[in-house]
Amino acid sequence: MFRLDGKIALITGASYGIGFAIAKGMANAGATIVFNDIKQELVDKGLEAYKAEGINARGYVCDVTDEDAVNAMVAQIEKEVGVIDILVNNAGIIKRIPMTEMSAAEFRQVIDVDLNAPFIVSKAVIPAMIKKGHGKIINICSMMSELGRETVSAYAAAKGGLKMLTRNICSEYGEFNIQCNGIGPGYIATPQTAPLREPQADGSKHPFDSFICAKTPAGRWLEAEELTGPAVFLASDASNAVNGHILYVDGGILAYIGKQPK
Ligand code: NAP
Ligand code: GCO
Repeated sequence: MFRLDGKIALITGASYGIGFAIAKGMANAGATIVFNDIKQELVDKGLEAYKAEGINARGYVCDVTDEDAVNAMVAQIEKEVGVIDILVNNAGIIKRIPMTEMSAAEFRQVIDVDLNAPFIVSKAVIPAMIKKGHGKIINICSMMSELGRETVSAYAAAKGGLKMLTRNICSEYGEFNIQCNGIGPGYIATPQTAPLREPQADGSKHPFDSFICAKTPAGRWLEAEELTGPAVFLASDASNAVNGHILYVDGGILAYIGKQPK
């Protein structure tokens, strides 16, 4: 029941990072992988990376915030590959700016990619899932779906909204055998968090690096590959009775007050 053979999975923003790791895991479980990224050179880089893993993925250039482009991409995928069985809304950005210094345009840009786009892409794939009689949607949420912190107001608002969008898709389309769940990763070592891990000029650890290690029971950053098991579970028949759930893959951050400083 954990296999994905015969299933077509679209993972957005999956040339690298968490999306790439999830796509690799789903491919190893038997899924056919299609992905998109915003630039041709990124799609080409992603195709090379998938090929190096022995995965015959298909890549499409598409800005997930552009509804017409998303609808055209989904139609092209359905024509060239087949109906999408599994959607992972992974593409996302973050802007770390103190709220009072953030422009409304910057706030809107984060909301557009991290919340509006999952709405747009989900809306594009649901009708064919209904016709097919099943579907799986996995929204990549965040610790910021539950917690705030300085400088990430737009991102937290988007990821909190994505949690509720997840629950609403569950509520509205569960009767059509569509399960919509979220994965809430903890702190993962990817390009998105690289600025938070850069060593200081004197070679010491970035303060945020030390902070996150103290807030994670295992005392370390997590790896993108540690999300693949939960993602395959939520994409498979093993989770057909799981709906509207946010599965936090955070190493226990949300359960932990934090390690006492020595
Ligand atoms: P990442 O390394 O920045 O990768 C994000 C991917 O999304 C990139 O390929 C990016 O392409 C693509 N993308 C951005 N805007 C797009 C758009 N408008 N249309 C299409 N593709 C777009 O991020 P990540 O760390 O892998 O994170 C992936 C997801 O996990 C995000 O939703 C993030 O919020 C979430 N997340 C990350 C962490 C973490 O600790 N890393 C934890 C929790 C949740 P470009 O390179 O062209 O921008
Ligand atoms: C930040 C980080 C986090 C992670 C992730 C945690 O600046 O706090 O980027 O937001 O990306 O969302 O779950």
